[in-house]
Amino acid sequence: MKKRTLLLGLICLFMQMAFAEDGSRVWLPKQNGGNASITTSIHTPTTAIAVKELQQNWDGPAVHLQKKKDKQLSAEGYRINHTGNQVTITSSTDQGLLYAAYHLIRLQQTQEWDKVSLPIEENPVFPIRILNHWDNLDGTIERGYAGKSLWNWEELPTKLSPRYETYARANASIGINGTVLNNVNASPQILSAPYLQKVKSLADVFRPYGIKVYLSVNFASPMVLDSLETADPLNKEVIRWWKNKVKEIYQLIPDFGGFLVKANSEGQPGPCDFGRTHAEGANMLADALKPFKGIVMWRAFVYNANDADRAKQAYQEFKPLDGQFRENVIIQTKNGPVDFQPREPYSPLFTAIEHTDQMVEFQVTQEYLGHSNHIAYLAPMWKEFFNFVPAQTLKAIAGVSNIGTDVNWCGHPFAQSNWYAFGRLAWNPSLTSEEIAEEWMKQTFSSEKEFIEPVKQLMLESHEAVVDYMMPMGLHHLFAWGHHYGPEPWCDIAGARADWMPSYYHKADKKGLGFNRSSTGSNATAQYPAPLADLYNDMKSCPEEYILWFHHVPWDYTLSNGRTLWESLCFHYDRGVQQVRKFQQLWDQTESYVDAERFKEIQTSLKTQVRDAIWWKDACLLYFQEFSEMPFPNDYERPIHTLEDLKKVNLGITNYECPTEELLNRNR
Ligand code: GCW
Repeated sequence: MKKRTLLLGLICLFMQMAFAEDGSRVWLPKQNGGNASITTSIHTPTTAIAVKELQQNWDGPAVHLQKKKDKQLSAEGYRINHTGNQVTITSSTDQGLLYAAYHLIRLQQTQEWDKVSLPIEENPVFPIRILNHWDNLDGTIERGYAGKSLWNWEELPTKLSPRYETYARANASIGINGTVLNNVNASPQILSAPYLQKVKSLADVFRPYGIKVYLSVNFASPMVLDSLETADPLNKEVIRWWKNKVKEIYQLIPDFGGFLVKANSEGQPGPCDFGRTHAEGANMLADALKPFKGIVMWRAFVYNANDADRAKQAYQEFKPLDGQFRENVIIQTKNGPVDFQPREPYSPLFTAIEHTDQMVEFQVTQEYLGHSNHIAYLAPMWKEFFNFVPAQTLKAIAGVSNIGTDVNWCGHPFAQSNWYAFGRLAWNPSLTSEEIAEEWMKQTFSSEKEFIEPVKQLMLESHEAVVDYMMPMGLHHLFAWGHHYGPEPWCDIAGARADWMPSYYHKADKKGLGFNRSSTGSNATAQYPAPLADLYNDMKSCPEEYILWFHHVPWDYTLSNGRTLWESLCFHYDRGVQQVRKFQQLWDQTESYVDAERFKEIQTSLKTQVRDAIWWKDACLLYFQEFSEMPFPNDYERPIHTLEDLKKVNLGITNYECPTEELLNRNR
C-alpha cells in the first residue's frame, strides 16, 4: 500500500515537473522539433527565421516559401495554400513569409490546421502596429507592473540579453512591427551618442523579425544636450540640430522608424513654450525625418486648453490645426477623451480630424484596471472602440506595453493575453474577442474543452466585471492619488490640479451624481457627430454605460432598466463583486488541466481581486451614500468596511509598483 502511494506520488510529481510552466514561454511553441521538409530559394536573415521556426515547430506537410508580387497582397500580406503534398506560402516580402510561418504554426498549436479552409489570404489592417514602452533609462517603468525595464541600458550595447530576441519573436508571431523603446516622458539622454549606440544594438536584434525601432523624444533635447538657447521649432539652429541628430540616427539605424512626442502635456516641453503650435513643432521634426522616410507620432494627450472640461481639451487644441500637419505626421490619440479609464466613450477627435493621419493609443498595461493583480482581458474594450471608429480610418495603432523583466513578462499570467490580443487586433480588428481568447488559451495553457469553456467565460466577462466594481455607468477617475490602484473618490490633495481630483469627475452632491457634459453643462456632447451627439446629449437616450460620463443624474431618477440611479449603482457594484467570486469558481474547475504552479498563482490572485472588488464597492457606495442618503437595497451584499477605515488606507506605493497581497492586507 505504502509503495503504491509512493509510486503514485512520484508519478504526480513527474507530471507536474513535466508540465511545469513559469510563463516565460508566453504563447510561443515549445520548439519540440517538427518533422516536415521546409524549402525555399530565398536566404535572408528573416526567411532564415521563418525556416527555422517551421523546422522546429511544424509537424504538417512539406512547406515551400516563395517570394512573389501579388495584387491581392499588401507588403506584409501573405497567402497560404495547399498544392499536392505541399503547403506553399507566398508573399512579396520576407516579413510576410515570416508572418505566414507563424500563422501556420498557430493553426497547428490551436488544432485548427485540419479544419481550416485554404487558401488563406491575410493582409494587416494597420500598416503600423507598435508597442509603446514607458521605460525610463534608470530601469524603472512608468505604470509598469511586471518588474524592471527589459532594456538593460547599463549592459547595452555590449551585452545582449537573450530575452531581446524572444521579445522580438513573440511580437513578430502576432504581427507587431514596431516598438518605441522609451517613455513618452522622455529623457533627452536617449538621443546622446552613447545611448544611440545602445538603441542600435537593439534595432539589430529586432530587424530580422520585422520590428522597427522608434524613440520618444524630449522637445527640449537641443537645449539639454547641446546647450542651445532655445528649442523653438522655427529657429534655424534648432532646425539644424534636429536635422543633424536625425542623420546621426539613420547612419546607425538605416530603417529607424521615427519619433513619438508628448509635448506640452503634464510638464513636458513643447512648441507652445515658444509661442508655436503643435503643428509647427511636429512639422519641424517631420521635415528632418522625411528624407529617410521616418515619421512623427505626435500625441494629442494634452489638456491645457482654456476650458473647464478636461474631456474637451484635446479636441479644442487639435481640431483647429487639422490640415496643417505634414504628411509624415500621425496624430496619436488615446481611445477615450480623458485617460485610459475602465470605460470611456471614444475620443471625439477621431471623428473630427479629417485631413491628418491618425492613430489610436490603447493601454495594454493595466494602470487603471487593477495593475497586474486583476484579470481584465481587454479585447472587448478595444473592440468597443472600433464600433465607433472604423479601423480603416486609422493609419496605425499603438499599445502601451505591459512587459517587464518578470519571468512571465507581464506580472499576471493573464496579462499576457492583453499583449497577445493587442497584436492580433492590430493585425485584424475584426477578429472577435472570443476567437483571440481561444487562440491564446490553447497556445498558453490547454486545448481541452473543459479548460477552454470556463476560462473563456471568465476572460470575456472580466473587463465588464472590473468596470462594475470600479467605475460603472460612466463614472471615471475615482482612483487613489498617484498609484491609480485603489478607490479614493473622496481624494482631495491641497494644491493639486483640480482636474486630477475625483470630485472634479464624479460631481457627487445631494441632488445626484455625474458630470454634466450635455448642452446644459460643458457641452462636450457637441464634439460628437450626429446622431451620437443627440443620443448622448439627452439623459433619456444616453446609453446607461455612459450616463454618468455625460450627465449629472438625480439619485432618484428612474433609468430605462426600471431602477433608480442609486439602485442601479448598487446593482453594478454588487454584480462586479459577485462576478469575481464566480471567476474563482470557474478557475477552480481547471485544476486538472493546468500546471500546479500557474493554477495556484491565479487562484491566489483571484482572492486578491475579490478582496479588491469589495474594497472598491464599499468605498464607492459608502462614500456616495453620504450624498444620496438612501439605503442599500435589501438583496445586495452589505459593506464589510467602514468609510472611516477606508479613508485611512494609504498604500504608500509609487507609479512603478503593483501592491503586494501582504501590503493590501495590512492596509485594508
Ligand atoms: O495615464 C497617464 C499616466 C501617466 C502617463 C500619461 C501619458 C506617461 O498616469 O503616467 O505618463 O498618462 O499618457 O502621458
